[in-house]
Amino acid sequence: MRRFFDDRQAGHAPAVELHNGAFVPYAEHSGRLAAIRAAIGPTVTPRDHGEAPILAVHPEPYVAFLKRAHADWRAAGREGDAAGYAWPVARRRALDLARIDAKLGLYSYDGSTPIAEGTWDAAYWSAQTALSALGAVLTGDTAAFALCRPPGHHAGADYLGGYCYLNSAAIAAEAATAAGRRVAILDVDYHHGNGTQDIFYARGDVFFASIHADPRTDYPFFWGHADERGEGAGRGGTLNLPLPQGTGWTAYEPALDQALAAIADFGADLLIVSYGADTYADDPISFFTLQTPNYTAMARRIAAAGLPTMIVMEGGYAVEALGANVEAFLSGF
Ligand code: Q9C
Ligand code: ZN
Repeated sequence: MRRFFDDRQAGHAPAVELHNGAFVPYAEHSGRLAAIRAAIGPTVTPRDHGEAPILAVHPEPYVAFLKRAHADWRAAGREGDAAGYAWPVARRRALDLARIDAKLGLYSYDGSTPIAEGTWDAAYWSAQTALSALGAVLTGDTAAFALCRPPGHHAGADYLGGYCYLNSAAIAAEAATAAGRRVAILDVDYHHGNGTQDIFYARGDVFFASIHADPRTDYPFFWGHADERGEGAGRGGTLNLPLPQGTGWTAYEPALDQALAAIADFGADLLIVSYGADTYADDPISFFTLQTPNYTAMARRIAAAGLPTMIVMEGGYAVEALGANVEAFLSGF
């Protein structure tokens, strides 16, 4: 399996995030990339597909905001990384706001996703990494891995959050759909993939299944509940399987089988996996109890679906075990 990676993703380096009421060191740091690279062997540099596939998912005003936000922040006389402090919990709409703080509130939903100087470039190459891995699968590889950072699954069409800015899995899914494929996305990160869900929620052409921590207790709280099943043309095209804190492989495996059965029923001919290693027992911000060998078992069950599969890296914060957990997963394909 080819593994795609671009070093420009390391240039995104926010210093701190707001976590449980305090500013703490940013958990989604570039040491994650170094740990994964050390474990997965040689990588292929992605090619540049340009902005068009990004703009097929993310509206131009949001992309323009992402590109300019850090410079606007500095122009306002601020130090450090750009982050919002007021959010439109109701009446969010496409207002033509002038002040950087207002724009940050409009285009984000949490205080743990700052925009640093290198954020746009890193997010751009994260999306290109996914598009190149998709290209491998579209041209006959049975599986490919996109070592993406920053992650993407919490980013909606026009919002950032959860360490995510551009939704690489959704950008790849949209490109695959445009290439005539019937796409399913399986999200196995510990956290619900709210951004991916929102992007395809009202569409019948892309199926989204997610196995994640119960949002009654875990981030992102406001999405991922079992009664969210899609709407309009997308009714039935979303499957949420929330599991309680403490879940280990014994309870995880039947949920995975249920998600794969639904993907088979949908008739997908291409699978995109949003893979997070934050389901690991020792993850510092998560509360499932999977062990390293469980990722090989997980991958084997997914591979048994027999679909061409593109894997996108999402979360995973136990850096000392991250390389082993990613390689354990990839080795199952
Ligand atoms: N205690 C991914 O795994 N942390 N994102 C919120 C509140 C955000 C995780 C802090 C966790 C986002 C891609
Ligand atoms: Zn996560």
